Amino acid sequence: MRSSLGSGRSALRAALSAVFSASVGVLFLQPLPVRSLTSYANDFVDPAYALSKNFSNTTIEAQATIVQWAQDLASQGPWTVMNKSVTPPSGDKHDYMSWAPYSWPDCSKAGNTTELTPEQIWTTCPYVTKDGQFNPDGRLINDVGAFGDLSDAVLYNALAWALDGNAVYSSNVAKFINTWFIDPATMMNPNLNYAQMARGPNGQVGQHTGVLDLKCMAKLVSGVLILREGKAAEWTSDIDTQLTNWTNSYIGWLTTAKIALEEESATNNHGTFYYNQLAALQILVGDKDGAKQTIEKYFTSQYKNQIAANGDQPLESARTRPFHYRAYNLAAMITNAKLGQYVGYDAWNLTTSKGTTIKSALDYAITQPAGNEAASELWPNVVAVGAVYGDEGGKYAQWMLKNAGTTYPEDAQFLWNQPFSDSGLVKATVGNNSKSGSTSSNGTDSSVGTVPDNGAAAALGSWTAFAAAGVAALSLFLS
Ligand SMILES: *[C@@H]1O[C@H](CO)[C@@H](O)[C@H](O)[C@H]1NC(C)=O
Ligand SMILES: *[C@@H]1O[C@H](CO)[C@@H](O)[C@H](O)[C@H]1NC(C)=O
Ligand SMILES: *[C@@H]1O[C@H](CO)[C@@H](O)[C@H](O)[C@H]1NC(C)=O
Ligand SMILES: *[C@@H]1O[C@H](CO)[C@@H](O)[C@H](O)[C@H]1NC(C)=O
Ligand SMILES: *[C@@H]1O[C@H](CO)[C@@H](O)[C@H](O)[C@H]1NC(C)=O
Ligand SMILES: *[C@@H]1O[C@H](CO)[C@@H](O)[C@H](O)[C@H]1NC(C)=O
Ligand SMILES: *[C@@H]1O[C@H](CO)[C@@H](O)[C@H](O)[C@H]1NC(C)=O
Ligand SMILES: CC(=O)N[C@H]1CO[C@H](CO)[C@@H](O)[C@@H]1O
Repeated sequence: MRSSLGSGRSALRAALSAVFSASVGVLFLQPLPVRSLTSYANDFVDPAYALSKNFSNTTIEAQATIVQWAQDLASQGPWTVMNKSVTPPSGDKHDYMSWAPYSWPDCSKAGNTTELTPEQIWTTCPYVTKDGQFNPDGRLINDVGAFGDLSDAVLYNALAWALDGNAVYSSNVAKFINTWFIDPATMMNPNLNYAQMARGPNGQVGQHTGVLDLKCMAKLVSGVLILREGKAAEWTSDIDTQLTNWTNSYIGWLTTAKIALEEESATNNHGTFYYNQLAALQILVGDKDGAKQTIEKYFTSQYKNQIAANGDQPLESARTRPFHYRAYNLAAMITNAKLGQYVGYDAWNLTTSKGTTIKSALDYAITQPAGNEAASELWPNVVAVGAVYGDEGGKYAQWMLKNAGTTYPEDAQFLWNQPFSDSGLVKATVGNNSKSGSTSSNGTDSSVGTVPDNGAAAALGSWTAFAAAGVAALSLFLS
């Protein structure tokens, strides 16, 4: 099974479609595994854990999910800032660009006498902010979505490589990194001067909120570290050197540009995510001391005022979508603590000025109703906190069972947020008709296990899941 996906993806796809439409393969007509991508707000995976393969056997379904997401995402790449159809004010498409997401034009006083073209609207109408209301025309320029997909693709392809050693996955990572950061024809310039750009007559410049667009550098760095430390042959010293060079330039921008420094001092999730990004990149370039200082700075500044005595996060609860923002900032706090742990700075028990911890914030968040917001945003946080602080009385596992349902051990993050109970849901026999889609049971009955490359069945399932993938990601970019 291992190398069945090694080459000729489209040929495989065609072959599988033929099998499917001819109804020859009853096996494939069983309920197909459909796990559409959930793009977590952010995360950091310790490469040593991923490479150890010392996984609980209850993570086999999460492993299968990771392989599937790696394949789904890879089929969409590579990604580049050159793909956008609008050119930034600099005239250079290599500059990253996005528009402020909650910004809407007010053309009522623009003095227009005829219908305005989109370009005229963007430059002549004043824009007003409507918090939480996403202006859909923002996606005409989708550098932010492209980077989000890139960071997930790098993370899951690196993890899939760690799981089964298939060079297809490590080659994917090398190709995607090369396209976004290195190839002179397609590379992104190392700045965010036009991120979450304001529009209108006084706009045309980036804003500090746009620094958030690249927060998922923490995921991307996790993937790169896995290949680097795992000595993947496809991760060459040349690409490593060039990515490090790019990152050093970008860290220069991130630590000196006016809007970057404004973002660093943001009191809410924007500040929290800034530290995710900077610390991860410092780790990437080998500056562990710098990363440690960065994480320490967060936990001795913003963090101090982010969690109230009752565990609420007042700066997030005050927003239009409080459930989302609480989960969002929690993900960023957890990522900072994981990065801290990686560089030898234990932040899990550090208290805020109100004596509260990350666990307090989670314990409050799980008591709050999601209303019409996406409840799933909180799930990775619950599992992460349960894994780190322990799950006394099984409270968190029971919460997951009640709120996330019986498929929660299939979620990718269940692999790296361990130990966490599977509530007995993962069955030792992973058969041909299982909900996990794994078709081999080799290794599943030992106390440690890695997923077999689930090959054809999962590949076919991934095409059906493909259309749904990506949609889930939308709300995660907003803040
Ligand atoms: C493997 O994981 C188990 C459970 O987390 C741990 O107790 C053990 O020390 C690990 N073994 C190695 C070699 O890392
Ligand atoms: C490139 O842009 C097109 C049109 O906007 C979009 O449909 C496509 O998904 C983009 N490709 C990637 C890889 O981002
Ligand atoms: C501009 O003016 C025209 C005519 O008065 C009007 O129909 C239109 O809605 C205005 N706004 C835009 C964005 O074109
Ligand atoms: C290092 O990165 C900078 C900025 O992206 C670029 O101009 C330069 O050519 C790179 N140098 C090497 C040796 O790759
Ligand atoms: C937090 O502190 C308690 C009590 O000192 C300790 O038992 C626990 O291991 C600490 N947790 C973490 C995650 O450091
Ligand atoms: C995991 O290993 C334990 C102990 O060997 C076994 O009882 C259990 O059935 C296994 N579970 C799975 C899902 O393989
Ligand atoms: C399971 O896989 C291992 C390692 O790939 C192999 O040595 C072993 O023979 C396999 N066992 C079965 C029952 O297929
Ligand atoms: C483990 C498992 O589910 N095995 C099943 C595989 O498919 C055959 C034929 O459908 C079943 O008889 C097995 O029970």
